[in-house]
Amino acid sequence: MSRTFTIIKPNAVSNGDTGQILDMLATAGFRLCAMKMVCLSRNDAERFYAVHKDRPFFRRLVLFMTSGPVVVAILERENAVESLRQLVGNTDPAKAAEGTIRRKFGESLTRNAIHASDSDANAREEWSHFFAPEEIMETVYWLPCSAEKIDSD
Ligand code: 3AN
Repeated sequence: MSRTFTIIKPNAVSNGDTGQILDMLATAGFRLCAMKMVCLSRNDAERFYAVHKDRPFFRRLVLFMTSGPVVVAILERENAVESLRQLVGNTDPAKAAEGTIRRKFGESLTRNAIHASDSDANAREEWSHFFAPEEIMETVYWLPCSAEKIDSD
């Protein structure tokens, strides 16, 4: 098992697509280790996307990412980073394969519905912007036996 980090972006949240995206993630075998809805400040977005600060689209990206609430989450699965990148699809929704999240919910290169980390190291660095260690759940504790124990009380 490994982990990755995702952001459901403002266009997907405001279009009401959060539930359907979470459903696609669950169907693909991802478990949630942490999740919250937040509004990024300009400073948050500039720090998160600092690697892109000299790119021509940086200002647009920061404006978009601060335009409304986003849902940030840590996901767990085998080969999590690569599997999520595949499910998310090409950066440009018009070029994303059928069945990918960006193909279904992306509207443009900027408004492309979802972020997915591109390496294990970047995933850890990215989720540390949003989650303290105690907010990250160990999915190994999701054992059916704990529910049986409660039911038998
Ligand atoms: P990806 O999210 O597919 O890994 P990156 O890391 O190259 O793509 O770019 C980060 C984000 O910057 C993208 N998700 C997208 O929202 C935005 N972006 C990338 N390239 C462009 C572009 N040419 N025009 C506008 N926005 C872009």
